[in-house]
Amino acid sequence: MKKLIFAITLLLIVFTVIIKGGPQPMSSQIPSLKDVFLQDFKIGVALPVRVFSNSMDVELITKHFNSMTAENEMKPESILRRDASGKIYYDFTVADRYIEFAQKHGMVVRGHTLVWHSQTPEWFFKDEKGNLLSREAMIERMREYIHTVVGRYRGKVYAWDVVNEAVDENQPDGLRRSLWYQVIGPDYIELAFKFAHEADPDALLFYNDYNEFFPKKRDIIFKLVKEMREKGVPIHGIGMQQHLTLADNVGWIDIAIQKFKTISGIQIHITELDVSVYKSRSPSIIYQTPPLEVLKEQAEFYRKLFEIYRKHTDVITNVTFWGLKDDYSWLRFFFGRRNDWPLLFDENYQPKPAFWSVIESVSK
Ligand code: 9MR
Repeated sequence: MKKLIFAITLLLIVFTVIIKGGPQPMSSQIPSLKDVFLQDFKIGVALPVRVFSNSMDVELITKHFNSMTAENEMKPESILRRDASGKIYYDFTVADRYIEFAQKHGMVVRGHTLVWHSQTPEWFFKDEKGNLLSREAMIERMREYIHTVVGRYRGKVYAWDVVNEAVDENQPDGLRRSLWYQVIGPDYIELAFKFAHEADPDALLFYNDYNEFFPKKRDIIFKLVKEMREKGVPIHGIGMQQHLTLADNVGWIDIAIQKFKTISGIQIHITELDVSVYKSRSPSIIYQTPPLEVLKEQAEFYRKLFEIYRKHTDVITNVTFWGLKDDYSWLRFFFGRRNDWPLLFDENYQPKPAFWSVIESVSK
């Protein structure tokens, strides 16, 4: 009888897992991304905190990645708190888990992000009466925030996205009219780098942005970073986010890297890589399942991308994917609920054609 029950249970499991397409065991035979690119750059991944309690996620993370970024959990809105009397305090409970995990598994952490127009509470810019702070008070608040966060993780976070997405190519001076800009003025950017450097003189400090390879935006970022370097502002790198679609021009990415690397002493991190299977952010047709042809096109795109990254290993020191597997991607939620398959691993932890083309880019 016991044997019969066992046999039936086994059959049911096989039915659910294989026939119905449930989670399959991870292929332990495939190459490890971080080992394949060991001589080139670190391979990173952006993670939500829930992955740390999922053993299949942990296995995939530790096999392939040697760098990690908190997808949301080290942003100001995740760390900053205010008590009933309006007093500001900090909550590092969740952020600390990234550091612990990284240390346990021999990974480095990219800190994301300190100064950004988004995911920063609006009250942070205001006094207890709800009025915007004076320039001096805001500079002091920024200094204290950066000193507290960067200071806490001194020697534990190896690179920080100090300022995120400050460029707006449609403004006459190229700078976004964020609350940071409005309250402090354009020099909030260099002040942020100065404070971060004070808090951890050994951390690598980055300016990070998206669409950074579009010519107009690229030139504004180039000028901003070059001028800061020439003035002696402690900035060490440019973070190229690389949220891409299949319509993007990889040639422009190559040109942008070539241009950025003429700034003496600058490093480049690819900080938020993903490649949507669509050709636009508002596609007219949404796939129910990804057509094989499209997955192959995506694989070709990834191959070209990694060939370019590998041409520039003199400056590119970290390539980070924005998500572990397709179903965790922000692209599934951000533009309304939409199917997309932008990463190297599918819902079932299996490597996609894009994974193999990234691996193959090394043999060229
Ligand atoms: O992936 C993040 C998503 O979970 C959040 O909802 C979103 C909110 O702004 O931020 C996403 O991450 C962004 C990153 O912090 C900065 N560059 C763009 C990323 C994708 O929007």
